[in-house]
Amino acid sequence: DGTTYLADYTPHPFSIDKVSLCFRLAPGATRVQTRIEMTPLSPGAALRLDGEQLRLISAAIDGVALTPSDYLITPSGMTIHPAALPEAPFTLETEVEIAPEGNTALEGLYMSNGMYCTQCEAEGFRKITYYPDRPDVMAPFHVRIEGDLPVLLSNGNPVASGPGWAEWDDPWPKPAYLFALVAGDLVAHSGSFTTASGRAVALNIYVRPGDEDRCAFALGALQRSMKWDEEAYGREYDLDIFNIVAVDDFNMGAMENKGLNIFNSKLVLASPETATDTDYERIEAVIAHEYFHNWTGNRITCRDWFQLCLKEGLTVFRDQSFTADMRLGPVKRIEDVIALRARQFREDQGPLAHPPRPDHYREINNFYTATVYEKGAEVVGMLRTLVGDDGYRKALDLYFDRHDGQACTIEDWIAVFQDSSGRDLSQFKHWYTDAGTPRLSVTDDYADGNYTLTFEQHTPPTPGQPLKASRHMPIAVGLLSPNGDEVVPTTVLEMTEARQSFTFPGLSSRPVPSILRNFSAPVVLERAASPAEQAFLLAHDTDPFNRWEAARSLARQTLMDMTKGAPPKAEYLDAIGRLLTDDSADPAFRALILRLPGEDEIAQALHASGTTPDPEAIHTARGALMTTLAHRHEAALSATYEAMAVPGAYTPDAAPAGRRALRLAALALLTQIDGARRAAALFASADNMTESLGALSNLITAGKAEDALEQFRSRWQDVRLVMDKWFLVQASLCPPETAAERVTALAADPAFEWKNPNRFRSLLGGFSANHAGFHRADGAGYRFYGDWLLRLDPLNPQTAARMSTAFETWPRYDKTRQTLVRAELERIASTEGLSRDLSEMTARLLG
Ligand code: BAL
Ligand code: ZN
Repeated sequence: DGTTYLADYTPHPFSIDKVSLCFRLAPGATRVQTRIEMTPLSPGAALRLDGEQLRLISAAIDGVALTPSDYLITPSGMTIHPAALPEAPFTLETEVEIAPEGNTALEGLYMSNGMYCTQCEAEGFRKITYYPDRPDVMAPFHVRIEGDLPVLLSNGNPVASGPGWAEWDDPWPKPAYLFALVAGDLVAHSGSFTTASGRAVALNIYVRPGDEDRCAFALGALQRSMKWDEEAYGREYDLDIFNIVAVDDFNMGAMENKGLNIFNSKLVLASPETATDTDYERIEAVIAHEYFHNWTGNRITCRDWFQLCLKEGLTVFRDQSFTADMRLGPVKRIEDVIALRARQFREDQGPLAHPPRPDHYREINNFYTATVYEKGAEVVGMLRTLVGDDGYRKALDLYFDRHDGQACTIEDWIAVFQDSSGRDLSQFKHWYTDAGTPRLSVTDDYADGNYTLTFEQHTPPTPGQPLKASRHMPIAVGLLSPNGDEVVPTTVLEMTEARQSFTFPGLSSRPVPSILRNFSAPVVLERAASPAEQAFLLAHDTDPFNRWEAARSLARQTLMDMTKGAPPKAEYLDAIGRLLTDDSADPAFRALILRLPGEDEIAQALHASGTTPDPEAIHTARGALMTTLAHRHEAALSATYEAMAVPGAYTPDAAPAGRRALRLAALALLTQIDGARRAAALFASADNMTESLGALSNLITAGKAEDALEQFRSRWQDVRLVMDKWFLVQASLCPPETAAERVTALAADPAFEWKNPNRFRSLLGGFSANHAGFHRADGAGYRFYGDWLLRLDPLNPQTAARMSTAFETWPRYDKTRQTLVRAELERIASTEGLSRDLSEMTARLLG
């Protein structure tokens, strides 16, 4: 049925020694000449080359043309029969024709606003030429580009160029998924970097004319990333030039092609007027992420696509550490855990659950998931906790020494930790091979000065994995005395059994435990702590993560109870009042505590506790709690709102961004009771996008945004990335009762350029984040969403399939909604000509 299995892996029977490509660019008929020098490794083997949507012009071996009887061509590739192949090293030359202009899937060579660009990960290179398109086939590439455009770019170092042509040479062997080509009318924002060993590297950020004044932040982020990787990991850059290109039409966030990173323009372009603080932070993180791939992904790559988290989990872990160092570490950790729970825990609890290293797939593009990326990063973080910071550095040094230039597996990765630390990590490997979020329950006991914590772990079944082995998990614990002093500092307990006790002797009174500090393992902690104990931890814990966690779980429990008619918990309301006026706490940290859990998080928690979530009741309860908080703390909120105004010119640095975050968190509450007076004033006066969009969001929530939306639109109608925000805030924040009608109207707006993935994601992704609107009881939201997936699928299956994850939570809800979603999924699944991408997703979603 087209499924690929990890167990079926076999090495490629030919080594590829050198690749030369020549492109003659033309929108409707680009010619690609390919010359591959190869050596047979397995006598008698046929040569299988991947290739899709290619028109073969010619093929020759060692200069002798092949005849049609020498090979077989199918829609997925070309097989050259063994009889036509020499036994000694030989050269294969092919020429094919492709049509970048008609490529709407944005995979392979395509066009965006008149510019040629490529996206080859995971399997796009096969749409460019016949080639063994698999990551374990690595080779040096030489590229010649001919085209009547001013900028012609490929991987590696520039060799020579003239009017209408350029040649590039990449000396580092790489898999085809890292190939890139860009050609267009572009301008560069340039800079440089000198590596630790004194190598001068030219840096360029290429953008469309008119965008060059929004590149400075990205360039600085690149320079900071290069320096950080030298200091934190001892990794230097290895070419003379590093180019980044911003593209408007892009399926992913960005791509780490060797020496030529291609970015979604939303992750490059920033100015204070057009980008929010969150955009700036994200740009810095993704620039770092793609740069860090140069070592963790490119120099050491994956043997096959099942190993995707080898490069992605590690590289996310690296970019998270970088951001923590550049900004506020504890705040970054909390943001990462919020995102992990919102995306990965959600994935793990539904029909799409899969391990960080899956063992089968139909379409690999469907596995660029929160589990592979973010859970993959958590697993690396646990390894570091288990072996310690020095042990981690030793393991990474060994990884780079041992595997540079290779295509590796998770087994290779675990082996470097075992070999460098002397520890047995065979049980730990379950984190890579098993799906599901473990649940960790805990009881405690105090007697004769001994305090004992007893943990039990249990992982619920996931598709195809009914029974789960116990995980090896690091549980970081600290103990506080009843007066708030820390009596046992952070200690890492290693749990390996299903049930296990740990005793702390010599305590003069029963302590209050702070468990899973810094979120030391990606598990659901089930602990029946009283509201009083949570308020105590919020006030006294030395671990910032667990201070926040105490407030979060108080807020979550309060909201869950409110959906069942209970009043807000006094402990929560009082604790928020104390924190608001606690000037010793960082504003960014206070902002995180002031923001309530989102509606999907509340639904997730209700479902986990055995209650069917009611989207309308959740929406009502959340609004009611915001109103209660606003009334109760109006004076303190108002004072905070005024005090957090940032004087002077905008900078995206962490400190002023934290103040703005707290100011906007206070505003969100005040808007509930001030008739949106402050939001309207801020919208009128804001000189930066963070506050402008924050104010606009509040006006939408308050139902008073119509004028502001018109003003915003007329000011920004020519700035694509800002218009994406205009769609996003309306879809995500408009009143849920009429959200389906609102997004239907927005979809009919001439500015809804739905073939552009960013615009599509803004409207559809925004709508699915409008929890009660998307899950409206009459199914109008599901129908709207399904219609658009079906419309996008024939053009861009990758993005359509990824967006289908909006449906992954359907088993949580009531029978009526379940029936409506199933009907929608079945309608999609039975559509004739559905892509492999979306048909795999609907089949998995239906279970
Ligand atoms: N490799 C695909 C984009 C990224 O994770 O960097
Ligand atoms: Zn990546």
